[in-house]
Amino acid sequence: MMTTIQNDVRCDTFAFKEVARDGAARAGELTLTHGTVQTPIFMPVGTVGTVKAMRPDELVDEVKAQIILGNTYHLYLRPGLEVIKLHGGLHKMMGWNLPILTDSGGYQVFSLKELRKIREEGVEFQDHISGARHLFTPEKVIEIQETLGSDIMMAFDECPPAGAEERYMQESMARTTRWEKRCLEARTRRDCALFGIGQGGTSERLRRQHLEELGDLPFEGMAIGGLSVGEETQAMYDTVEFTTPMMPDHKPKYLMGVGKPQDLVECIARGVDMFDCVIPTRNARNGHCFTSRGDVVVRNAVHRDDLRPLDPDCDCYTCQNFSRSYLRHLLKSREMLGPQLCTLHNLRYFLRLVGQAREAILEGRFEAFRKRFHQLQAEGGS
Ligand code: PRF
Ligand code: ZN
Repeated sequence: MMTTIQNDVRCDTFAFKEVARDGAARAGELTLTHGTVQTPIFMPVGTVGTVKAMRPDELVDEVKAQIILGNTYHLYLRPGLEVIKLHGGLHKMMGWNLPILTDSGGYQVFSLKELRKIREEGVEFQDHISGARHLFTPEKVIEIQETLGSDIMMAFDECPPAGAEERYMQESMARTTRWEKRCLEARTRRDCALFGIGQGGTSERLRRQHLEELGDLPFEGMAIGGLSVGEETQAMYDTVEFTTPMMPDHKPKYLMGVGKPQDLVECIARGVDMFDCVIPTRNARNGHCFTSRGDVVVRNAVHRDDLRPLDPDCDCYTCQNFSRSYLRHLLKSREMLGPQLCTLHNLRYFLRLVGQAREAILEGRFEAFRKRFHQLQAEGGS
């Protein structure tokens, strides 16, 4: 395979070290420009430059988040690069001085469906705010992410829909490979890492083919894209299981857009190091909470007189101070504190879960941890 990248710019603040392994699960240490991240890790999503309902100090002190995610597409449209530059980058603008990973915009642009046109050069689209026309190219999304000052930039890819035909998949993956090589050629900053993204749906053959094209390229990490797009959960787990061994072990392995607590545990078991998902934040705002004993829909009438905390095993501010009954009241009254307290709990639960998985891996008892997790989940939250 041709791996002729002319550009010799690499990220020299980046390091990744596997510190323990237990089965396929691993614990690692990921060093980035704004700090070190203990893996496996979950990254809260801050699409428009804020993790909805959370202050950065709460994310650090209470949630114990180590890295968050931002979106090229949304930030480019609003407030725009000039405003972000004026602040001196995304970190300074949002008052967050730990690492940030930014998604390239590929995934967001592809979900615009009717409003976009794919060409070899890039993707032309009409934005969802003003309806203005834009062109995203690999060069453009690297320029944007370097302007934001991301610790980890994502390559520009196409995420094909679940069940796309073989011919379309082949065309799309070949184009994504060319786009990703153009991303490597376009980078200029030595303090921004760049991760490649493998596609291929749920096909073992296509996953292998795409990773053979991408695996030797000088990306600092590799992601599994194209999952959690409507396929069955078991198909997603199977795909992760046969895909992680195809990825280089000396680089972090990031599963994009996944998932629920069960998915995190099952995919850590299959060798994934990094996750992001809107589920804990989005669900929290509707009163859907995740706990060590399963899901609790705190908005439901069964919690009207329920003086118990959301999760008896949780160390978060919400669980230390408030009842399910009060949380339900806040949500039903549309008080801002309701979504805030539920988001704080859900994110803390996700961060504690990956932290506990890491401890288990370090102590060689991951299988016992996984089994106990599923047992407790089955008990049911309400
Ligand atoms: N590509 C990019 N971002 C993503 C995905 C992808 O395939 C997914 C897949 N569910 C989530 N976010 N660039
Ligand atoms: Zn809690």
